[in-house]
Amino acid sequence: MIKGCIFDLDGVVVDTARYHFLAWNRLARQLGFEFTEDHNERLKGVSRMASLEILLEVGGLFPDDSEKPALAAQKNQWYLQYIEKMTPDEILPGVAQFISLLKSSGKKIALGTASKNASIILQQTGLLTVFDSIVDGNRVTNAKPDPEVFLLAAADLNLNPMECVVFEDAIAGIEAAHRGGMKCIGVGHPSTLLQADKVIPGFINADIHLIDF
Ligand code: B16
Ligand code: MG
Repeated sequence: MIKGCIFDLDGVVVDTARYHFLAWNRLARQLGFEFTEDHNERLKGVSRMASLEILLEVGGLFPDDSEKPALAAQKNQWYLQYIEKMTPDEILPGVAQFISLLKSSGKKIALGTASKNASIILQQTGLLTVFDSIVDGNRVTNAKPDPEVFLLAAADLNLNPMECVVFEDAIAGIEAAHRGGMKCIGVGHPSTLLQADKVIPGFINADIHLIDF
């Protein structure tokens, strides 16, 4: 039986992908090329430095490794300007209600995200006290699809991985959940999230039986 639910942040609880896109796009334009929303799809669930590598590949640029931290820091500075203005209205529809439903059914709730900016986003959206465990990019060494982020969350909840289900919008996140021995519910399009055990378009009217396996 599922006793714990682990939520990815970006694309599952909030839609920060558009802010990542605005900031990456600005960096690309500064570097002299265009970075499109299609390109941005490749960055979902991917760590900041790995995202930079993808962006540079799209632009056909191969700067020295020593120049990369400053580029990532510049992007993050622009991204922070967006997320520091976020409000609770930006929580994706139905998520807060579904988490309340899970909690009233006795389930434990964790956050498992690659983002190093999760605490600002949770603070701005009023979600900081909702989770029994928060595992973000500052606590993990290995990025998704490595299962470290979700295994840490399960350990925080004192649960076995097989007692947990992960909610994810990214292919790398689904792989991470499975490599950690957990079920995974994809949030998005079935055509993209083929590997997920179930796929939902979002959380509006999500039922407790969703986590029956
Ligand atoms: P940051 P998630 C991920 O969050 C995003 O999907 C990904 O686009 C981003 O590059 C990554 O966090 C790192 O974010 O630059 O804020 O540390 O989907 O794992 O919640
Ligand atoms: Mg995500």
